Amino acid sequence: MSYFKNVTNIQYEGKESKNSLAFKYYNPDELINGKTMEEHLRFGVSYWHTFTGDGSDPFGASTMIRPWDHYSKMDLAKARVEAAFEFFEKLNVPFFCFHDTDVAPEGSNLIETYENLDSITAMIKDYMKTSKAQLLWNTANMFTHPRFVHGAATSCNADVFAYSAAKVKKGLEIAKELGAENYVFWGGREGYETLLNTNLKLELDNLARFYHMAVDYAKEIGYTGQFLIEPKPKEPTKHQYDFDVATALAFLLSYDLQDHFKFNVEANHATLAGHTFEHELRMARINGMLGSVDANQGDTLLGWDTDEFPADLYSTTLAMFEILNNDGLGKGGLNFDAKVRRGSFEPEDLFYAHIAGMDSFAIGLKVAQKLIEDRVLDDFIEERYNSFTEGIGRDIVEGKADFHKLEAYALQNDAIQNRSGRQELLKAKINQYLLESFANVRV
Ligand code: XLS
Ligand code: CA
Ligand code: CA
Repeated sequence: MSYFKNVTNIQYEGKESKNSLAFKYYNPDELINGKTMEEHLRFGVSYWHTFTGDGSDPFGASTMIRPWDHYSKMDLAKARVEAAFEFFEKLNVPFFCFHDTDVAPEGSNLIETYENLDSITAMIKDYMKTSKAQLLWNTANMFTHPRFVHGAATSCNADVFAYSAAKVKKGLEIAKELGAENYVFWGGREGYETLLNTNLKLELDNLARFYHMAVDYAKEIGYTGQFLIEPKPKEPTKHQYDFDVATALAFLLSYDLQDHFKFNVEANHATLAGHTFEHELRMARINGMLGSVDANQGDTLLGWDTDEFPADLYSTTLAMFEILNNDGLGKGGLNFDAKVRRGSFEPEDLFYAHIAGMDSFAIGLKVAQKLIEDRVLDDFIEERYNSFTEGIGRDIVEGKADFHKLEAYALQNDAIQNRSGRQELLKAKINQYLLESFANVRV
């Protein structure tokens, strides 16, 4: 049984290829600085957008035509697993990600939900035995069902806290069973709408208690995957607690959780927080907390999470610059948390979209590697801060200065001279690298 009959295995054909169902730049076996592209990029497909997303929006019904549409309940869930593995294999991706509710329908009670999950988990495990595609991460959906109206681990209702714990407990068992490289926490309902009805301190304390219990349970069952927090400032909640990397890091440090977590940085969440993608990656990286990436892009004209497939080469280049400087993503990967537009409703669009994203990151990888090799930004930055490598600057960084010494120095040196930051020059250089790396591309 084939769900994508019109599509054969997607191959690398190179930049001259006119085949829309081929990679032009993503060549999984190509070596870049000692590692293959596949090892550098660790692409993942997200189950929710690709196999359960239906194209509905607040104004309109579903539009997606999917070859598994005629099934329902557990038959639908099983058909999706079959379709998913056909898709992973045809696209030749090494990873996938899912929420519990993406893979199995909720039953009429928790026991039934567990049963559904167990049977689909067994089926996925079976497919994983013969497939290259492995589980990058799984997570629990604690935002769709009405019980999570006031949050999950930060709900005002202790029964919801307990229910959420049961879901994550099961999620960790599934992570162990399927050998998930990571387990993700994204708190879409962990936040508040108004302080008028909110005990902010108790909610944050409870969130930390919840995370500590998760850490303890993983240890108890011997699950050794990396825990990831995925920051997002808002949507669906007005103010979400894991606002951005810096906020979530402060939370982890306050509650002594920093050794157990890293971050899953999503491009569109970065821009919603008023940052660039590369800012969030850099913040995580310099703190040793860059775990994984949700690869997508937002729309500068829209104020919500549009989860578009990444195609902006400037952004993929700067993202790969951070990832290479992080010495890769370790257990993490580049998960396409991205959905085809509502108007791109044919099954083939799922392939076109992933090919576009994979080629865009392959280009970003190559350009970033060249920028690093040629020390284009590093030399400039090194030079820009060279006042801290000698004299008073060196005393500052070596802890040999105090306000008395600095005042004495300033009194003698008040004719300060600054140098240009040369932003425009640097942007032009990046453009040059972007264009030159692919100089003979047909335009
Ligand atoms: C939503 C989030 C979500 C997480 C996983 O905005 O991106 O999909 O990645 O729960
Ligand atoms: Ca995400
Ligand atoms: Ca998102």
